[in-house]
Amino acid sequence: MKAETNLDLIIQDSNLSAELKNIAEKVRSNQRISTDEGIILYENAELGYLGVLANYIREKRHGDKTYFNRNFHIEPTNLCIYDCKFCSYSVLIKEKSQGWEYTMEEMLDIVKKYDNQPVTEVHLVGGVLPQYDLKFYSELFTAIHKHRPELHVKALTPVEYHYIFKKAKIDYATGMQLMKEAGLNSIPGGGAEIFAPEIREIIAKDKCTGEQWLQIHEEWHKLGMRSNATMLYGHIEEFKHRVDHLDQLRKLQDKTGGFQTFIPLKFRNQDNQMAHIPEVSVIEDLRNYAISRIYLDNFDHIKAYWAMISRSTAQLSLNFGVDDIDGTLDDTTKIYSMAGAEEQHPAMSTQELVELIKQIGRHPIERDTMYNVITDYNEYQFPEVEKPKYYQLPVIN
Ligand code: V47
Ligand code: SF4
Repeated sequence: MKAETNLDLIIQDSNLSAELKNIAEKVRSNQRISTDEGIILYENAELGYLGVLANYIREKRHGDKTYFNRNFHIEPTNLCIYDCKFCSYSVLIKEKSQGWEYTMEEMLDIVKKYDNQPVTEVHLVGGVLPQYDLKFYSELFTAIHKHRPELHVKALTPVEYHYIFKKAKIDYATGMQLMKEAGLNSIPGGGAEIFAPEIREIIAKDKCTGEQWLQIHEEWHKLGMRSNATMLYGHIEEFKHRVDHLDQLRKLQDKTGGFQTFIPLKFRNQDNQMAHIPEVSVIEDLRNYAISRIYLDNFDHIKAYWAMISRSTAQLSLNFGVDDIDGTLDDTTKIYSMAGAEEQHPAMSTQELVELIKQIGRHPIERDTMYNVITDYNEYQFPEVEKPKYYQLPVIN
């Protein structure tokens, strides 16, 4: 038979094990892989093989299209009542001198700084503190919309929602309804970490459980709203915990269809209580993106968050199942710079994002949070910026 795609070539490779051949055939015929096959991929599949499978799925869904947005973050505080072992960001309340706590006015001032800029999304998330309660966040979301109605508010995670609803003595369904009425537009993917209780108990004790994280997203989806999902990987978890995490997301997505994007988050080890654990390699990052793309057959998008993974790995990931690299950021987030990410002041202009994507042969699209196309940059030419003139060296005779 004539091989037509790289996937066909892989399937015809006589050196490939029967198990990996079977998985490749499933991908070609659009069939779902099982949890056991997920484990086989993590344990046995080489990067080249995974790249072919994940890229086949990515290109079938999106062609070369690669998404980014214009966004900024607000991190209300880096004080937190919890003590996640991987967190480099939180300063316990008792060490308050190194922390910040923005007031409502200060957060609105951050929003106002972008008044004349074409940003479409504010991503708001930080530590958990008692004074940031249901009333505070409801008023904040309403005030942001009053000031700039079209700005998409992507805010907080089930970690905060669980805490503020419990304090307000309301159930998740009532709480999410109130958040929707206050102006919340979507929920980012954070706080998921690893669902498996035996790992979560060690790295993220006391905050919402994996089950509660999923329940809150489910209530939000029932309101017809969308959210993202993440997985913190590369610390003390085993492959079976990653597959379990992906499987629980896939099951909820089958039920609600409310997830838009999955974002694997690489554990970064600077200045936290797990600093003794070495970070995984870039090869493992790319394998993990690819396996996520293969496993999550009901998720539209896989995102590589460039501020966390570095620009060059984000570029590489576009050949391993990823179709989104997040946004302009404008140096408004500290979570990853404090954890040792390469980008100490994460900010990229639209032109830089477009060039990054084009450099690797993909097709840049600026999207809004719901993946409506704002600008297709494939044919777009940015105005020429005058290049610096070289200093003329004197001629020496
Ligand atoms: O939940 C914290 C993670 C998350 C570290 O939805 C760490 O579009 C690695 O969820 N090493 C918050 N990870 C960030 C997040 C996110 C980011 C970008 C886009 C979206 C989206 C969501 O950051 C936390 C936690 O899992 N995190 N510390 C660390 N040392
Ligand atoms: Fe608090 Fe979030 Fe850090 Fe955990 S990861 S300590 S919940 S800020």
